[in-house]
Amino acid sequence: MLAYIGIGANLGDAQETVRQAIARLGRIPATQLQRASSLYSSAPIDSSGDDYVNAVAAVTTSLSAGDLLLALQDIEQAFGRERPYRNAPRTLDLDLLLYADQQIATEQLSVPHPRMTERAFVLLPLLEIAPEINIPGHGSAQTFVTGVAQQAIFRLPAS
Ligand code: PH2
Ligand code: MG
Ligand code: MG
Repeated sequence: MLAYIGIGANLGDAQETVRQAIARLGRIPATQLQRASSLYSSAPIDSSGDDYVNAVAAVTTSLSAGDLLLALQDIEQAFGRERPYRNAPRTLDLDLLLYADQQIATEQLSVPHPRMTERAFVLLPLLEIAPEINIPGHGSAQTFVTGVAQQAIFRLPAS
């Protein structure tokens, strides 16, 4: 299965955390890192604190969506993620954006990620690595870019 993961951090050394998190994705059992976007800096949306560092990675996996989510939560924990309140600043957030062409709605998991079409910090890195991507139930991801054009985001130089 091909899955896309959204990565965000806005506490501590966020760029370093995002780079390390991308490397960790490739070490999840039964999972291979396929592509990772550039790192982006984006203003917090419905959140507070410093600007975020965001990226999107593509993995192939034979894990179920639920097991992949558990592995992502393990990595968040390893980076010291605390959840004092919804959308609190975070050392690391890993969101399962897309899992093959599936639509999943359970207590634990909503795929596609419900707000991904409204967020430049998801759409721009996603389109960088998958320009033709389709969001199940929504259509071509490209068509949502104009709707997020007002959101402050820029690509960070590679280092
Ligand atoms: N994540 C959120 C809420 N707001 N804003 C930016 N810029 N980047 C994020 O990753 C982000 C956010 C909830 O997960
Ligand atoms: Mg999130
Ligand atoms: Mg999350």
